[in-house]
Amino acid sequence: MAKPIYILNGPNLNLLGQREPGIYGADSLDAIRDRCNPLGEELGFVIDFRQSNHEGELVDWIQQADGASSGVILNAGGYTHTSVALHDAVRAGSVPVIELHLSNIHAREDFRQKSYISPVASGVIFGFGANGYQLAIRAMASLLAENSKT
Ligand code: CA2
Repeated sequence: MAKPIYILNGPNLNLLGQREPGIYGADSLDAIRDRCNPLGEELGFVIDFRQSNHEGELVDWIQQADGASSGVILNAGGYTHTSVALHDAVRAGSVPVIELHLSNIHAREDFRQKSYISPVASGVIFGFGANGYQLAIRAMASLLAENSKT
């Protein structure tokens, strides 16, 4: 049995569906999670879906993922643009990490143009709204299948 895919969500993503639907869509994070679980199952993975508003907790989970997970899909929220600690945690691990954003961060404010995660991620998916979670799960499954051949 494959180890779970962690889907880690950072600060304020618990507010999805309540405000700013024009940018982030109308789905709640629970609704997004409920669509991730069956897709994971279809592709042979358990999805371990989490959200935290705390940088250190996200660091702990990324460290834990190394060994306990097959790979990590990380929407680090606002910490994407600020966190050397998350960069270091991703860099220290050996499982693949896919960076994910609902919005097209490069079509937004200047402060969102910088990602501390991208340089240490296996790949980045952004701008597809909630569907990005499905795309990221499929991308992770195919990355893991490729890696298992080598
Ligand atoms: O587009 C994304 O997924 C982001 O990671 C979302 C973050 C933002 O800081 C990143 O630049 C891009 C924001 C998380 C959600 O924030 C909300 C704020 C108010 C209402 C609903 C969500």
